[in-house]
Order: sequence, then C-alpha cells, then structure tokens
Amino acid sequence: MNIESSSRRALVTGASSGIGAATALRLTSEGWQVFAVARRAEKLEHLAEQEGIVPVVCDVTDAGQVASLLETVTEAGGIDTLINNAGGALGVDSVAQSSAEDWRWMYEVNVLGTLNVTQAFLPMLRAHGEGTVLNLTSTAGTVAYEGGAGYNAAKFGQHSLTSVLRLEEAEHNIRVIEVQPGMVRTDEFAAKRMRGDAAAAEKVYAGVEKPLVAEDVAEIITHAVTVPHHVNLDQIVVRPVAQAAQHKVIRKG
Ligand code: 8X3
Repeated sequence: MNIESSSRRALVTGASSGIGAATALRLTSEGWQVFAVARRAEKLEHLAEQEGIVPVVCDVTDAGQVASLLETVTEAGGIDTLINNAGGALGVDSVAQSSAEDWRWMYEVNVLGTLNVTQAFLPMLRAHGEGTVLNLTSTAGTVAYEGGAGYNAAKFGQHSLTSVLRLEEAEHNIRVIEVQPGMVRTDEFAAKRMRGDAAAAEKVYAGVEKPLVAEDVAEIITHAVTVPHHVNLDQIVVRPVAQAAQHKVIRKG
C-alpha cells in the first residue's frame, strides 16, 4: 500500500460520504495521495476504486484504532496534511430537554475524535516541517441557536481546540485552518441529526433554492490546503447566499 512519494499527501477523516468523500475525491483529482478514513469498510468501497486513495478503517473516537491508523499511514509513507472532518449532530432539542447521551456522542466525535487524531499525527507533521491541520467545524461553532444545544457546545469546543492548536503549533511551522460551513445539503448530516426521520431531515432544506453541497466545501478545503504553506487561512466561514445568518434563511414556495 505504498503511495507515491512526490505528491502532497493528506488524511481525511469521515471520508465515507458528504464533505469528507468529496474532499478525498477533489484532492486526488488534483494529484494528491489521500488516506480516506471512516468507521465502516463497506462505506469506503466506492472510494477504494479511485486512484490515489487508500481507504483505512478507523473509529476516531477509539484511541487504540487511531494508534493503528498512525502505524498504517507511517508505513505507507506518511502525510503532510491532516483534515479532521469526522463529526456530526444529534437532535435539535432545547437545553432543557436534550439528553446527556446525545451531548456525549457529539462531544466524543467532534471534539475528542479531532483531539485523538491530531495528537497522534502531530509528531509526523512537525517532523515534516510544513504541516497542515484543517478542522471542519461549523458556523454552529461560533453562533448559538435555539435547538443547537449539544451540537453548539461540541462545535464551540472543537472551534476552541482549533484556535489553541494554531497558537501552539506555529513554532513548529504547522498551519491550522478552520473551515466553518453553514447549511450544506448532504445525504447524511440532517438524516443523522433527525434520527432517521426523512421528512424532518427534508424540512431542514425546505424552500432553500441552493444550499451548499459537499463539493462546494471540498473546493474551499482544497484551495485552503493548496495555497503556499506560509499562507494560513485561519477561519473560513462559508454559507449559501440564502442563509445570511443562522437565524435568517430565505425559503421560497
Ligand atoms: C451545520 C450547520 O447551521 O446546521 O454544521 O448548525 S448548522
């Protein structure tokens, strides 16, 4: 499973679908070598056929699995860019009514998952000399909204982790980029958040003529990690025009 040594190399978590899959595909189409990481092997099968992609199964919330991931990637030549994309939302309940279990899951996957993978790969990125970490947070990481509850709390946490990391790793010439997307229509995000209720998931995007799609965000990620290394796009907020703010969404029909 050795990959070419000449090109840029990234690891993308949460790569089986949505923004992660689109990013893995976009980077390889531009000549990158990509380790595409996700929890379930069968969900990575469609990416395995793509030249330049090495699928690796790993649950980022499991420190033991992350240690094996590091070993696999080290043996296969390493990376210069880490893209922490794995994450998700569960529920739209108020603080008064939400369940601590949901909050725990969101903290685990968004914050501790990012922490686990980042800690594991920092020595490799430092040794490289021009490392990049890009964390996919959310507009929910800086703007609270009703029903945001545990998702806001987790994304604010991941946003803070990212800001601290930027301060701490500058000495090691690691740039730390945060991409904060607003409304992105993907197959899984709203479906997971609404616990499989397809009608509720559909309502999230109802009447929004052009929400962002995964490829829009993948293009921005690709740009941010491809500009010369001394250029650090610290925080990129990206929303569809129809979502002027978290509380202002233009819906037609
Ligand atoms: C998703 C953006 O607006 O649903 O991360 O919180 S939002």
